[in-house]
Amino acid sequence: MKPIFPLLLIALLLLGCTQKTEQKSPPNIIFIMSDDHAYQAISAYSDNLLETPNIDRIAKEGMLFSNACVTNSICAPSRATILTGKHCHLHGKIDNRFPFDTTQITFPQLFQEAGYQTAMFGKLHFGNSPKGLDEFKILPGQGNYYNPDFITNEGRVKIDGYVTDIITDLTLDWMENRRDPDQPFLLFYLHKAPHRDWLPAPRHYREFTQRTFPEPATLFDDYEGRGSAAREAEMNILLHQNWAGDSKLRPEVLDELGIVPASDWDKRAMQGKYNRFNEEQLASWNEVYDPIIEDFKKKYPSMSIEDQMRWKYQRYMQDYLGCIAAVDESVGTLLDYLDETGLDENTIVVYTSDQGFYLGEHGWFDKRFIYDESFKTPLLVRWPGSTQPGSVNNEMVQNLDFAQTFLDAAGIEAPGDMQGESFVSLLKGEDEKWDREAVYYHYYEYPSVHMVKRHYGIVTTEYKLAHFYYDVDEWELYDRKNDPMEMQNEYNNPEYADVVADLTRQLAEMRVKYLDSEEQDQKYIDMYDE
Ligand code: SGN
Ligand code: CA
Repeated sequence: MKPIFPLLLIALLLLGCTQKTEQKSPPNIIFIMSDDHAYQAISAYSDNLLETPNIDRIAKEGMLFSNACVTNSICAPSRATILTGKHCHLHGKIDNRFPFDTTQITFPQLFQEAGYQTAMFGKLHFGNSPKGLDEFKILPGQGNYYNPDFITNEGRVKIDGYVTDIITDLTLDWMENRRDPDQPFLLFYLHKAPHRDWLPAPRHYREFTQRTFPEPATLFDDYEGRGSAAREAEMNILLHQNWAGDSKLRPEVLDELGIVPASDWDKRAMQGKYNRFNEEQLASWNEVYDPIIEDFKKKYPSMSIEDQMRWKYQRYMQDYLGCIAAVDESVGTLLDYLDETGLDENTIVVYTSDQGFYLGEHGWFDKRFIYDESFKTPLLVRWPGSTQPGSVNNEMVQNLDFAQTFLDAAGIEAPGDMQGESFVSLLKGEDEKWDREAVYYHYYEYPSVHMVKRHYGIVTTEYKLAHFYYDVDEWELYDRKNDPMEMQNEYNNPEYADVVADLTRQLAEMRVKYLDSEEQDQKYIDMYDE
């Protein structure tokens, strides 16, 4: 038998001798994470794109973090940081390519040892199976939107339907039927949506493809004022999104109109999607998307480059936001279930994304950069009895902090080599106990898809200093208060000389504190060359 919180039990008994107030049992934790969900697409943050009433409920009944951020804005590294509580250079999962080192201790293992029930459903993206989970059903790699395969404790299964709905069904099935109601649980509910290539559920096709979304002010950014990293990144909606694979034109239409594909596999990507649909799904798809293609065929010959960008941006938003509609509904289903079963009272519900995402700002999609839309991530937490409903917190909490926060909330000791900080104090409104002034960031996956150069940096509430290295040696400084859209690199502006000097020193100290170094940078460069 597993030990059931021996230390906690003694503590509670001792407390019971002196105090008559009712003690709660350890809280359940539900960690909901979607993939590439930009905070700009959650109405609790900004409501000019779509309404997300169910995700917003978590903020209404709990806390919204306005400055939550990641240590490395890319999928698998973020997940490894969340699970280990360490920066990438220590857990080793620096990019999406190399598999996760399973000798690393992940926090679900500690919860399991402490007697928690543990389960994970959805997208992990590690290249190997997670540890410390009583049950898991995860997508292989990126997974598929339609009729996806899942890797389970008992082998691989294919499940018919739409991925967001399936992950929700698996999660609810575990909560309802396969969990011991007398033991606390830690549950990972991990959506694939709204990851590229943005396939919504059939019930959302029509509504979203009929909508027109406001364009960001920087959609036609020319990257002047920034360095070579911004200019050379391959994340531009017009230049780098696939006409077929992303904008969903039929592959043969590209030939018909003489459109040069954005990449080699542009056409193949769309064919892969058609092959995956069953007959009924394909019919629903064609019914809505064929008229869009016909309309485009008529317009294309007279479209300017700007018109093409605008058209691609709208197609992108329609499908990306359409995916989020199903995610939001699924969160509503889960919250309703918690309410109906009374589980809501002692369950911490967290909603976040593995990183931020560009929704046309600077003309971009994707993430990777230390710049805000990619570096910041949504974070909403509901903890009845501990967190003040409707509260907003502006501190820079990081995905690095989740492990220690959850361990703290559950009364389980965190290993000394974890590098985050528990933000339980912030959740309880005790902000005076929090003294972080800056965070560290490090991105590695280069050369690779989207071609965002390697960089590390320091971010404070006022400034951001980043060093781009490997095939360049460029520094960038942004004044976050006066230039919130990060349009002007101030590194060489004499007016900022003191700020640069101060932040350069702080960044060097931070690299020492977190055990990062030039030797580590070189090690991860050499790994690519092998
Ligand atoms: C795929 C996507 C990229 C994306 C990476 C990583 N291309 O390669 O656009 O940056 O995944 O995303 S796609 O055409 O295959 O969708 S991550 O979220 O897993 O880091
Ligand atoms: Ca992601």
